[in-house]
Amino acid sequence: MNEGNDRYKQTGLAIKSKAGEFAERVTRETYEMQPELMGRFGPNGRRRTMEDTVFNLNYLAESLMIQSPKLFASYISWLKVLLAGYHVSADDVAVNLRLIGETVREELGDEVYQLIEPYVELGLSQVEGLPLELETFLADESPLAEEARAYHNALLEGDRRTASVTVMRLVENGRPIRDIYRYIFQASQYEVGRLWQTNKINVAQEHYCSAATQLIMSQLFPYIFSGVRSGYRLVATCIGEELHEIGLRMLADYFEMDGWDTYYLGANVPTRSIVAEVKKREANVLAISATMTYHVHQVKELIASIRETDELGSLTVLVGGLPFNIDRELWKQVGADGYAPDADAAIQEARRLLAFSASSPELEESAK
Ligand code: B12
Repeated sequence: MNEGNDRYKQTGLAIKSKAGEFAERVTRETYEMQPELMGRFGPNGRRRTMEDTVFNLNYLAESLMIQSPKLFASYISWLKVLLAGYHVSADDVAVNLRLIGETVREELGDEVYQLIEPYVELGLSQVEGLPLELETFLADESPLAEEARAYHNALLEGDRRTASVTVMRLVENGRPIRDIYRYIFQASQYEVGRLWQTNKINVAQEHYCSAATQLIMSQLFPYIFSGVRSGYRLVATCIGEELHEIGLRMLADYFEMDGWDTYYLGANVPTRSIVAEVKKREANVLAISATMTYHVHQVKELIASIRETDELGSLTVLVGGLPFNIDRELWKQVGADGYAPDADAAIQEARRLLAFSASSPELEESAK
């Protein structure tokens, strides 16, 4: 690792390890500066400020460690919308960011502050600039818009039977499974996220929609196996404690429909088991998914372990998920071979990368 990278990593680690202490100081100073907050939010408000500040510091630390100001900026614009639903204003977020900056300067010194300053400034520009409203993911002009809305509304009403019937009807009418995944499941899930973020639905509804979507996806299981097999093999895993697994499952199913043999591991798999599985399955491609920014460093560590394993020299590693969609250069930082924004594009990217490597079964065959 070069010296520049190391400074960012060390600073990130220092902020992470002191997040609790720093958050206490920021919370105390916030309430000293704005005693009226006690009246606005009551005693719980102080606890929430503390928790949110720890979260903010962790995002700052993680963004620093992977040197992605974009990720921190995107987080702040997300936070601004989220907190507006709880009557926390953009100005309150700005005060918090400034106090975080000052705390880091005083506790860790000017040199460290210089590293984080661009992140704090970019964060502040998000607080001031962006609108509070988020556009719907179920717009009229999207393909299958009517069915997607019917599906989504049924789930919000707790009626997964109607949601399932909506999908099965499309299947019976010959609509490709890929379209259903993309325009119904993915769009509906993104909309669920938007509604949760803007405080229009609660966590229980979010969980219900996700569980029902997973159930309905599994009803499509018999349809995803195509007749023609390509000979390629994919292992797909979430990173560490990442709980968002639907995107990866969707990706694995797309590869299966494209004729690949896929091994979907889901969430919470230790590194050594992933490495063992990749070897055992003689995978051509390993797909790693991360949704939460604070898991990205683990993606980097997993890829480093893969690169250190001699037998995996020709393995192609693809990464994806929300942080990689926000910062389109991030895949390079974690040492992956490629990235794609969605399941469709992932297949194209995997095929493109394999065409350049010796691990293509078609190429191996023709070389014999
Ligand atoms: C469902 C959900 C959950 C469920 C997950 C259940 C499950 N079994 O998967 C639960 C309740 C566990 C959850 C928890 C949390 N969540 Co959540 N969640 C969501 C939600 C609503 C949908 C996720 C989803 O299913 N997406 C649909 C799939 C199809 O899309 P996708 O994941 O983007 O995948 C596609 C691409 O990204 C890409 N891709 C994905 N992986 C890979 C890998 C490779 C190799 C490639 C090439 C491509 C690729 O291809 C996929 C298919 O096209 C999102 C909203 C959103 N916008 O995604 C929030 C969201 C991700 N969650 C969020 C948050 C904050 C959390 C929590 C911290 C708090 C909470 N809401 O409870 C925790 C953190 C948990 C953790 N430790 O991981 C925020 C993140 C905000 C941010 N800026 O970081 C979001 C964006 C909600 C929001 N709008 O505020 N969540």
